[in-house]
Amino acid sequence: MIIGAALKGCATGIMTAAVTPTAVPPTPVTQSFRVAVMPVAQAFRPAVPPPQQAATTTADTRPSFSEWLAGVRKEALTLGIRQEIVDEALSNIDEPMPVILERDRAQAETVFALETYVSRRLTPKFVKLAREKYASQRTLLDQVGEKYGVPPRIIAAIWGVESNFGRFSGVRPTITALATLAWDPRRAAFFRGELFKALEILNRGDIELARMRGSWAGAMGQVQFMPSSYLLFAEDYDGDGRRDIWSTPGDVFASIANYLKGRGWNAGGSWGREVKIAPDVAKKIVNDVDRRNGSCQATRNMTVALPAKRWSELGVRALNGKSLPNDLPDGAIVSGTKQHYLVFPSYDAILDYNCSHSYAITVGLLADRLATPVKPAAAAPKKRTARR
Ligand SMILES: [Ca+2]
Repeated sequence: MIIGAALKGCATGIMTAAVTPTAVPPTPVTQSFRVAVMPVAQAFRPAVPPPQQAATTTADTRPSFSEWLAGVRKEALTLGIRQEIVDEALSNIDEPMPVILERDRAQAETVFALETYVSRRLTPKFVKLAREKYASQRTLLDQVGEKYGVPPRIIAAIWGVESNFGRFSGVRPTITALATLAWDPRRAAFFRGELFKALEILNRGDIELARMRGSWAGAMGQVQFMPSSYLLFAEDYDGDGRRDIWSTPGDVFASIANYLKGRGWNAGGSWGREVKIAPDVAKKIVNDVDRRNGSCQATRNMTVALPAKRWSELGVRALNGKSLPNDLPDGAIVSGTKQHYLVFPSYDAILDYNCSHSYAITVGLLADRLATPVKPAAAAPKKRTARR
């Protein structure tokens, strides 16, 4: 399945929405926009788009893996990780895992427009599955949504996009994956930090080593949290004393909701909506409206937020061609090649989960589909072949 995505320079010229797949700390992206093509569980890593880091050592000068690992063990003990946890987690790693390094090197090649990405993700089959899963977990999702002030359908959409509703949450042993990436010079400092945080999770007894699995880049469980996000946001919703993002639905949903809440989701808010922008209006927006600043590329590929009244003056219309309601919250414009979205403050929480407009718009649109009742079979549109 295709999931990382990037936007090319768009035809309207409003802006590009380059997306760096966050599962993997991105290699420098300059003028071209790339996309990673990888399985779901391996693509998105919420919350931790690490800054670019220069390699601090080279392959020629760095210590052997076993010497390096001895240093990690020592440091883990000084950080308060219990001896038996350190022994269990680090004793059986003899060498870096080649497949992890291969995946790390192979990321990011294909480029998709926002629209292409969305249509590839939101296939009729996927949306049907999403509706089934949403219905089957509705009671629990509603309870969690109520507690955290996040719409249940947004929680379900992230669950679906991150792990295909728990079907693919990654099979790689997290400690081994992180040790491999921490030893490799490319993003060593970032992954070393995540490795210690993963050991801390084991130290707390939330999960056994054998079950601590996830993507090749260290994103764990059905929510695809990096260990640092886990420590900040994972929740023990069912109250059994463990924050189980691998197999306890309540913990999974509450952890997603707690993340969004922690990152500024406005209770009662909506992510945004598609709007109509004619090409000349798009050009005017490019010339007259500032882009946002931000630490990730996606936040720089959107406008600043403006009141709906201002967007109306510039010529932005509702999708049906009518004027925008004046009571909308201030919003920013995110553009694909043809489609445009007015996104509200809560959108930032989704973007924070994974800093990619393709990701965040997909989540928003999927959530909208979940809000729409399933059509009777007779009225269902003809099945189309997914574009591949
Ligand atoms: Ca639990």
